[in-house]
Amino acid sequence: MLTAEQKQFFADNGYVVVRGLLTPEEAALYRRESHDLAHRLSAVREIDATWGSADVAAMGKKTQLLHCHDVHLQSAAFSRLLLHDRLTGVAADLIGPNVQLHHSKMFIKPPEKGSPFPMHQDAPFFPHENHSMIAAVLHFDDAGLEKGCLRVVPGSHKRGLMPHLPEGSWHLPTDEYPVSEAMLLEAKAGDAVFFSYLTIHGSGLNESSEARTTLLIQMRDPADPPSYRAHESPGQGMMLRGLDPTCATRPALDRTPGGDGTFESLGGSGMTSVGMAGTTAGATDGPMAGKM
Ligand SMILES: O=C(O)CCC(=O)C(=O)O
Repeated sequence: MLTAEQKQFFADNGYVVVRGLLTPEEAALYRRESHDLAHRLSAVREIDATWGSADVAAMGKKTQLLHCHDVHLQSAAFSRLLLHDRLTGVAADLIGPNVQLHHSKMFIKPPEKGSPFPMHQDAPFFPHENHSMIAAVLHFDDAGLEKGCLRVVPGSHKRGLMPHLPEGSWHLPTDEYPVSEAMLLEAKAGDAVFFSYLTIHGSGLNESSEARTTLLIQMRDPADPPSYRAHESPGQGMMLRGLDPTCATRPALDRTPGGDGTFESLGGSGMTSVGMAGTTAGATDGPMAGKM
């Protein structure tokens, strides 16, 4: 699925952009699914997930980020997307042959006021021993500079796990890592960006007249164990490609209400009333603290 050059680019830079991973028709279908889902959810609860630390990049503007964690629980269309052959094929080229789901999350940055993400690594939220974790961001509409597209610091995955500030969700100091100085990854509907959970990334404010709609899918090698139990969510462990050679040894989740390993005690699944709304609500030990 990836060329040798693309694999080398990922190894050197910690990210790779795959153009046209989804067809225009698929992107349009999932854009509709995402907006319909946001509509259904907003009718019953608050789904804004703006990070408390986003205000610097938002330049004090009141912004909004519509969000749903674990979309595969909300619609079968999303479950099918997680198993999409081109998606899992690229993931397998980067971390394979086996690819396991960690979690999924939809983001809609509404027009004119779509929240930015301060620069950060994903690793502090759910560290793993072998750092196999990657994110795929699937774009369901065009995302250019004005829409607050993704930005990365190329090669930053080689710096290892960096200290993050905890306030308003884990992020790097905004004066040292301004969003505006990171490399823009402008995308068209159907494009996908894959990046390591060690790659420093973030995104800007959506100031355009159109929503920016994405799905982020976090995936790992099933043989890469979490450094500690954090950010466990429903559906985690589902095999997206290949097999799990460790299934016999991985500890089962404790489903006792309030017990270790329950969704509530581990910071929520996005399905609860507090959800994952960019706060520290429900977070337990470690820097999980409401990771979106
Ligand atoms: O979707 C974006 O703009 C960035 C998302 C992100 O950085 C994250 O969820 O960790």
